[in-house]
Amino acid sequence: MKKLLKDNGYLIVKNVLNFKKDLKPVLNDMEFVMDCLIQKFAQKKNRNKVLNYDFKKKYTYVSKLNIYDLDQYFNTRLPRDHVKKDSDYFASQSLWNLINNKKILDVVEKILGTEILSNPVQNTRIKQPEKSLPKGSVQDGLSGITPWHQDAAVLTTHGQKFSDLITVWVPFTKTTKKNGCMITIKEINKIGLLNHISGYRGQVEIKDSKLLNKFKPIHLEANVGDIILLNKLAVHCSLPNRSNDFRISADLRYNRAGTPSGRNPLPNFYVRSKNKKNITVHNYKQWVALWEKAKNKCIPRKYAFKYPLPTFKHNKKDLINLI
Ligand SMILES: O=C(O)CCC(=O)C(=O)O
Ligand SMILES: [Fe+2]
Repeated sequence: MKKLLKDNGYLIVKNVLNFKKDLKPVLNDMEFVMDCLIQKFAQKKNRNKVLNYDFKKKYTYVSKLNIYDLDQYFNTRLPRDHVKKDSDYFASQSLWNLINNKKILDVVEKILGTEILSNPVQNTRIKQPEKSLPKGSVQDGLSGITPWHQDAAVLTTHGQKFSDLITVWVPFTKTTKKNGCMITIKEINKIGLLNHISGYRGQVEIKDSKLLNKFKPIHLEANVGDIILLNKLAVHCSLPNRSNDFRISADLRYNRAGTPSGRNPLPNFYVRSKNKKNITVHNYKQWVALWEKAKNKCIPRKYAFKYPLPTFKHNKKDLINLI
């Protein structure tokens, strides 16, 4: 498993999670957040009607309410910039359970070994059908397409070099070519970290990424219950959601103890260790407290994390010079 991931850059592990037990609770919590937003932002006369909508209809309604930075309410981490005392984020009990899910950690242990930290580079993504997205957000990584990148590029320079990190991508809906699965290119991770630039809306994007179109893509399709592992140098992006349904996912990350998170001062704590004493965060409330503590550190500097872009000032690591 470890070798496959190292060689190819990705690995799909089938039937790891149980929808009802492991995944549905996160969807329930997302729906709870929607209900709160409806209470707060919907016109009074519509509230009761909308609260009775199903998940999909409710989210479609909420996304049309023009709520500032809507994705942030459903995202697991602090906002990148403008961190404020009341910045909200999706740190739910169900997500804490997922991060600590034994079946996920058993897989991660096969790659990183027994000493594992939860890494704060995490997202939850609700990807609506492209046709119902508000104009201008089609390219937004959380709700639209994600541009070509390597996950190492979103870490600090220290993290890029030294973090032994993997991504665990968890689908809550069957994920296909049609509804916007990720795509990758086999073995291209072997050329190391590429130069990235700041794309539309400040996301991280491989420089001259159009050149990647000439390679044969691997579609990372997955069923509910499967998980997809990516190593930090896997070159990947995601397609638009051309279906009529939602594509919902979480991307969790873990790093090997002793290597940096690449996102100080955000929470980076043991979730598994041979020496139980290393595990100091035992419950959901302690976890939220860690995020709040990190938030207070971020408020004076106004950002939670920054991308070191361009990744390299020289052009030796430009894709065009390597393929
Ligand atoms: O879900 C997506 O569209 C992209 C996810 C991604 O880039 C990641 O998990 O590293
Ligand atoms: Fe990624």
